[in-house]
Amino acid sequence: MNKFKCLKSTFSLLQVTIMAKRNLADYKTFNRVLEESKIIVALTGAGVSAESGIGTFRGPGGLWRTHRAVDLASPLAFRANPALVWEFYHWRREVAFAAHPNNGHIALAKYEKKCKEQGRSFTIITQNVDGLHRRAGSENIIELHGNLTKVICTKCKFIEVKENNPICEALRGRGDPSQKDADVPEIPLSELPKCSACGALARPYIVWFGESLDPDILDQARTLVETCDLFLVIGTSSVVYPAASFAPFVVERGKPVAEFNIDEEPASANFQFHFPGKCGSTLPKTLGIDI
Ligand code: BV8
Ligand code: ZN
Repeated sequence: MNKFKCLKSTFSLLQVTIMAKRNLADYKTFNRVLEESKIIVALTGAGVSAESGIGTFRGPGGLWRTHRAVDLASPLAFRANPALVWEFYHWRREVAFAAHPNNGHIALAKYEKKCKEQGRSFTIITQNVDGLHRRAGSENIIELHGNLTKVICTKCKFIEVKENNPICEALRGRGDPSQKDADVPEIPLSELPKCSACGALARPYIVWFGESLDPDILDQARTLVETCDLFLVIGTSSVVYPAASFAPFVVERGKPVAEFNIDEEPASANFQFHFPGKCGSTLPKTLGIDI
C-alpha cells in the first residue's frame, strides 16, 4: 500500500515539474521561434480591444439594449429595420472613435516595424472593425469583417469612407444602449446615410453573419495562413468562421501556434504556446517590446 502511495506522489510531482518546465520553456522557446520566424501572422479578435474599453461579443459588452450584437449584425436585421441597425452601428462608431489603442495594439505595431527592419514579414489578420490596429501604427492589416469608418451602397455597391460623426444628422445623440427601442422615435428611411454616388440607402461596410467575406481579402488571408512560420491567436474565442479555421490549418501544417487570451485554458490542446492574461500585458512581454 505505502509503495503505491509514494509512487503516486512521485508521479504527480513529475507531472507538475513537466508542466512547470513546459511553461517556463514556453517563454524561452517562444522567443527562439519568434526570432527565427520569417513570416509571422497574428489573428486578432475583440479581446485585443477590450482594454481600450470596447466590449467583446461574448463578454458583458455583447449586448446593445436588449439585442445581441450577432442578431443586429445580419442582413435580415437590416432589411427588417435599417434605422435600428444604423443606430447600433452609430453607437459602435462613437465607442470606437472615442477609444484609444492599448499596449497590446502598440506592441504588435512596434513588432511589425522591427520585423520590417530585419526583412521579415509581420501581418495582422483582424476580425475587429474598430480600426485600432491602424491607429496604433500597424500597416500590414487585413480587415476580414470590414471597418466602421466605411459604408457601401445597397444599390450601386459604391464603397466610401465616412468618418464624420454623426454620419448623418438624424443619428445625432442617438444609439444610447440604456434606452429602450420603444422610447426612441423611429428614424425615417429618407434620413438614413446615403450613397454619395447614387443617393440610395448606404449600409455599414461590415461583413454580417450569413454573408460571405470579400473573396480578395479571404484569398490574402488564406495565402498567409498557408505560408506563415508562426501564427499568433490573440483575444479571440475562435468560434466564428472562416477566421476560426485558420489556426487549426496552421497546426495541420506542423507550424507553431501561440495563443494570447485572458482565459487560463488554451482554446485548443494543439496550440504549442498559450500565454494566459490580458494581452495588453502579455504581448509587450512576449514580443520583447518596451511600451
Ligand atoms: C460566411 C462584423 C459564407 C460584425 C462579424 C462553419 C461552421 C459553423 C458556422 C459557420 C461555418 N461557416 C460559416 C458559418 C456561419 C457563421 C459563423 O461562423 N457562425 C458562428 C457563430 C458559428 N459565419 C459567417 O456567417 C461568416 N460568413 O461564412 O459566409 C457562409 C454563410 C453561411 C453559411 C456558410 C457559409 C461571416 C462571419 C463574420 C460575421 N461578422 N463581425 C460586427 O462587428 O458588427 S463576426 C464578429 O464576431 C467578430 O468580427 C468576430 O469574428 C466574432 C466575435 O469573436 P471574437 O472577436 O473572438 O470575440 P468574442 O467576444 O467571441 O471573444 C473575445 C475573446 O477575447 C474571448 O476568448 C476572451 O476570453 C478574450 N479576451 C477578452 N478580454 C481579453 C481577452 N484576451 C486577451 N486580453 C484581454 N484583455
Ligand atoms: Zn450608390
